[in-house]
Amino acid sequence: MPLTDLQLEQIKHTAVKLAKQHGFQDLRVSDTDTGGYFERFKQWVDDGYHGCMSFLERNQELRQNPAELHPNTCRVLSLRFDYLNNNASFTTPLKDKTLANISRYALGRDYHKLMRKRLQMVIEDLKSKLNDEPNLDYRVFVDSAPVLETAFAEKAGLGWKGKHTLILNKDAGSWFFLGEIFINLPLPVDEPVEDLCGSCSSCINLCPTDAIIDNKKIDARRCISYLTIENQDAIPEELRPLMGNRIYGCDDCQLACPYNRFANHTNIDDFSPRHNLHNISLATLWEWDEQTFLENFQGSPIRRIGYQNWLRNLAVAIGNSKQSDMIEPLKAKYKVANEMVREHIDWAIEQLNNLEDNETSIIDKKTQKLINCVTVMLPQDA
Ligand code: B12
Ligand code: SF4
Ligand code: SF4
Repeated sequence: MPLTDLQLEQIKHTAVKLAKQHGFQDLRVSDTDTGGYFERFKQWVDDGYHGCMSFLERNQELRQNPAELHPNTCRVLSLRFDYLNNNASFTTPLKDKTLANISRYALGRDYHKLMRKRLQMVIEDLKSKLNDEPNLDYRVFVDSAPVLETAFAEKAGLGWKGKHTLILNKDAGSWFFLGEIFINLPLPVDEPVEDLCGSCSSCINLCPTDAIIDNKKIDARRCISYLTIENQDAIPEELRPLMGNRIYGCDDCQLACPYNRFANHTNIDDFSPRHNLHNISLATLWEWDEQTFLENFQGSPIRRIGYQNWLRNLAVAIGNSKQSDMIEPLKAKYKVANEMVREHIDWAIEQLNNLEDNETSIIDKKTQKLINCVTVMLPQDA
């Protein structure tokens, strides 16, 4: 027998309660229509802005239509999972170029497994509350499948898509991951919220590599997150000086955003920094051999990029660090580096041999502005 509107409303209410019990901050519902979003996504890929992320080229029918990805899906539940640790110390690696600047989401445990497990618990608990309803069909997703996650989150009103393309919320900022539950129950849908970016363009102006090329449009090939995580090749030479000491991901567009002053901290221990990664020198990380890299990054998202790309990123950061005493340690890694990394080591050595040429750069000025922004807007995390 089909469920009544009242029953569906009650089920949704229960799902929201269960999501909160399992550590999510919010759960909201949208239909499965990707109209508008999918076409813009497709155009973006066709224009080549995705660089080498070939996974974005594949499975377009599944991405466009959730019911193709999981049969009978008629609703998408979008869930918010905050990750900002109260040990953020954002300005520390911005002020000191000899320290590694690692994106805050990657300092602790990989979020994928952690969130998938919790999403699974939410939906299984819901199923048991529905007396193990045999017709309930569902599947959970975090990040890795062909799902337009930010589109569903925006449609459901978890927040709006900022000019930096991330979802942000007026009461909670943007330091959160998204997860989804595809479901075959026609739960009542939520309304989108108003876009409150207004005339602000702080994220666009303070992006170190000018990767945000238009309102809500990124050229991923210029984004430091892409260059340090997804890119498998050499980092384009003209972008290297702009990357500073950012060796894994980048937080700058979020640090620049005024709405992040309202972001909450998470109390999830798994997101606490490991191995002092929030305050560690480039020199210390450069000393790690492959075995140490693999051991220390067990369960961390950083392990996925592999040792050679890790060295590539570090070499660029060391080249930007103005530490001429790093020339010998740089040379010492030649024997374990592949050809691509050796070229980055050579580049770094050249920078350190020519320090007087690059004293006050535009990027130093942007970083200084960002430090001011963070100090004023996020004093508790500065
Ligand atoms: C590929 C990818 C990346 C790429 C590309 C980033 C991007 N913005 O597309 C790279 C590697 C650069 C990246 C970086 C980061 N990512 Co990422 N990424 C993804 C992934 C896997 C797909 C995103 C995607 O489809 N991009 C393609 C573009 C075309 O899509 P789009 O942003 O929706 O925008 C297009 C259209 O939709 C359109 N558009 C949409 N609405 C509107 C409205 C109007 C009016 C207009 C004009 C246009 C428009 O504009 C664009 C076309 O030009 C998602 C997970 C997922 N499955 O969705 C995570 C995801 C977006 N990433 C996430 C995170 C956390 C990050 C980083 C912060 C990590 C870090 N600290 O380094 C950075 C942030 C960089 C940034 N500013 O985006 C989170 C974001 C959470 C949130 N709060 O929104 C996600 C959702 C992962 C997750 N499950 O939590 N990421
Ligand atoms: S993550 Fe960094 S490089 Fe990428 S768009 Fe944001 S500020 Fe720019
Ligand atoms: S920094 Fe300004 S423009 Fe960018 S997302 Fe935040 S509010 Fe919007």
